[in-house]
Amino acid sequence: MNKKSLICLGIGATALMSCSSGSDTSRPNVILLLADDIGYGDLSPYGEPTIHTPQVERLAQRGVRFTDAHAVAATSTPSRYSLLTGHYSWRRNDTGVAAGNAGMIIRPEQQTVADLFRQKGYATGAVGKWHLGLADKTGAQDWNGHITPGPTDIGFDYSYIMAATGDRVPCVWVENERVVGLDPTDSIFVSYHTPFEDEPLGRTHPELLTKLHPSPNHGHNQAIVNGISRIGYMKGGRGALWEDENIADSITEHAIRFIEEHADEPFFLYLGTNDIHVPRYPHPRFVGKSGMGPRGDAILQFDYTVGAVLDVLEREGIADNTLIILTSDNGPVVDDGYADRAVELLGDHRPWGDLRGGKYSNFEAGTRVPLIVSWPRKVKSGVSSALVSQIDFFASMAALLGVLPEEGAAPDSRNALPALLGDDTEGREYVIEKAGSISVYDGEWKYIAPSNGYAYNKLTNTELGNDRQPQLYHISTDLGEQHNVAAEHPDVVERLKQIIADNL
Ligand code: NG6
Ligand code: CA
Repeated sequence: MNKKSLICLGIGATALMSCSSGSDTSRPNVILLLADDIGYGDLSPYGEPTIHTPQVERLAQRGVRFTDAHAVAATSTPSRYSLLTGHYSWRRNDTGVAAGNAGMIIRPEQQTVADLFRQKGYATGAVGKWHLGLADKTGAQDWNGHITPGPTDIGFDYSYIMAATGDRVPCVWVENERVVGLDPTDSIFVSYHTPFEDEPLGRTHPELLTKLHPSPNHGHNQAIVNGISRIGYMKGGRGALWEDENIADSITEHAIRFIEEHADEPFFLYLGTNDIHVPRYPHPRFVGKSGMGPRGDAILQFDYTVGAVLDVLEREGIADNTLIILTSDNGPVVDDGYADRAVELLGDHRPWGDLRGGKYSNFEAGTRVPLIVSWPRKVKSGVSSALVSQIDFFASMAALLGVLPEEGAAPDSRNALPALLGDDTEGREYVIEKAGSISVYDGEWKYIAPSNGYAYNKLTNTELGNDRQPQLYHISTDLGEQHNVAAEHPDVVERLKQIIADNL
C-alpha cells in the first residue's frame, strides 16, 4: 500500500473520504492497456451476447466507451508505432509486421509518448507485447548480453517485454534489455533465415508439437518451443523460455508490481497483453470457460488482466486519479495460424460485431477497435460516438501533461483530449487507416483507395477490402460496407482522395 493511503487510513473516516474522493486531477497515473487482436465485438460492453467480460464491463461502467475509435493500421507493428510516436506508419517503409529479430523501429532520437511522461517526472514502464524491434540492426542483437538500444532509449525506465509476438522467436522475456533467467552456458541464437542443425522443427517433427499444431499452409512450422512451433529459428536459452500458459500471468504480475512500486508517484504504464494473439494457449484456469475454445478463453484471460489492474489500483488507493485507456492494436482474426479450433467453436459469436472484414482488412473491422477511457475523478461515464484515432494519443497526452512536443515530433498527432475525456462528442474530422491499401473515413463516408492486393485471404478467411476500383461506402447508413457508391458520388471521392494525398 502506498504512503498516501496509509496516511489516509491513519487519520480517520472523514479524512479517508476526502483522500479517496479528492478532486486534484493534476498528474494522474496513466495506463495504456493495449490488447492484441481483440475485435470490435469481442468485449461484452460492445453488445455481443455471446461473450461475457465482467472486468471490462467494470471499467466501462466507470468510463467512456467509444463506438467510433480507430487504430492506425490493421496489424500490430505499424499500429503500435503510430500510437507511440504520433507519426503515420506509412510515412516510412520499415513499419510492416516486424520479425522477432528486427532492429528497433522507433529510433532513440524520436520522441515518444513515454518520453513526454518521463520528461514530466513520471515513472515509466512497458510490460508485455512489444513488437517494435530491439537493438540497432535486424539480426544483430546480442541476446546473451545487453540488448540495446531498447525501451529505455525511447522513454521507458522499466521494461518487461516479449521481443515480438507469441508466435515469433525468441520466446523469452526481456527485462530491462536482458533476457530473464538466461544460463550463460546455454546461449541463445536466433535466425529468420537458416535453421540450426539438430534443432527439430515443427515441419519435420510434428510429433513434438504437444500443445498446438500450426494450421495447414500458414507457416508457423519452424522452431519448436515448449510444444508449439513458431515463426523463426532459435536454439539455446532453455531455462529462459516462456511457457505459453503462464504468459498472461507473467505480464499481469509484472504490471501489478510496477503499479505497486510506483503507487506513491505518478506513473505511465504501457501494458500490452499477449491476449488474444496466436498461439492461444491460456492458463488451465481459463480453459473451457468460454465454450468457444482457446480464442474465447483467451478473451476471458484478457478480462482477468483488466480486473487485476483495477484491483491493484483500488488496493493502493489510486484508482480515482488513474486514467486508463483500454484499446486494441487491430481487429479480430479467427484462424491466424494454429489449429486451435477457433473457427469450429466460434458458434454465434461475431468478433467483428456489425462490421465487415477483420485483422489485415481495409474494411472497418480491421481498424475500428474497442476503446474505453476511464478516469473516475475526472471523466463521467457514458458512451461516445466521437470519431477518434490512436494517432492522437501522443498529442493528447502532451496536452494532459502540459508538455510542448519537440520540433518535428508526432507530426500527425492532434490533441483529442476533450474527446477522450468525453467532453467533445464530435472528435476528428477524419481518420486515415492502413491495411493492404489506405482508407479515409470522415464519420459519414469511407473511401478505400484502389489496390492490386488480394480481395480475400483464404487462410484467415478475411475479406481484405482490396479492389482495383475506388471504393466508397456511406458508413452512416451502410456500416457493413455492402454498397460501393463511388460511381454515384465522384465529388465525395475526390474530397476524400485529397485528404489521403495530403497525408502521404
Ligand atoms: C502474420 C502471421 C500471423 C501473425 C501476424 C502478425 C503468418 C502466416 N501469419 O504474418 O500469425 O503473427 O503476422 O500479427 O505468418 S500482429 O497482430 O502482431 O500484427
Ligand atoms: Ca495485433
